[in-house]
Amino acid sequence: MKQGIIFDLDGVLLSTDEMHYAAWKSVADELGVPFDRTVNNRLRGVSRMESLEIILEKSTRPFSAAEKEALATRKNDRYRALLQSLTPDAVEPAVRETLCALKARGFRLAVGSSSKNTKLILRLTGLAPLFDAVSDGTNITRSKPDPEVFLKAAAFIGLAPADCAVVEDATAGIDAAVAGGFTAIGIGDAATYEKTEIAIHSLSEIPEKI
Ligand code: B16
Ligand code: MG
Repeated sequence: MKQGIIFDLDGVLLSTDEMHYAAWKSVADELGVPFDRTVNNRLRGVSRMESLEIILEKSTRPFSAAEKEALATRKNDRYRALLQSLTPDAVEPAVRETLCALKARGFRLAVGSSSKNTKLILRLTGLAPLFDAVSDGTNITRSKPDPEVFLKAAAFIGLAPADCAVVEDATAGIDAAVAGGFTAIGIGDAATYEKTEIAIHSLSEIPEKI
């Protein structure tokens, strides 16, 4: 029986997909680099700099490391401006209810996200008090599919990976969960991924016994 559950943020607790898309799209348009929702889908769960590398695959010219840093900062500034419109309404009631119910059943809850904006998003949506710990892009050196973000989350709540499940929407996140020795619960696109151990379509479907 698991004692802890680690939740990915974007695509699991809420979706800021459209904000990521709008911010990257404006940067790509300024560069004249083609960027659409198909490319955007490849950025899910991927770190900011790796996302930029994927977008620049379609560029006809190379970019220096300094230029890439500036582009990533430009995107993040626009993304954070869009995030300011987030309110608790961005979180589906069923998500909040499920988190409260799991907490009441005694599970320790953590967030495991690649995003360096995790704490801002948790604060704006009012989700922060529901979690015992947050592991995010600010405390890792290797991004998913490396398990570091989830291993740190488990350590923050004082549990071994074998005692925790991870809920993820991205295949890179499921790979990270499996590599770290966690039980992998997949939602959204990850529900049909071959490495997903438990497939769900809504957080309320997290089984009673995991
Ligand atoms: P930031 P997750 C991920 O969040 C997003 O899915 C991904 O699209 C984004 O590039 C990444 O965070 C980094 O975000 O630029 O805010 O640091 O799914 O791991 O919660
Ligand atoms: Mg995600």
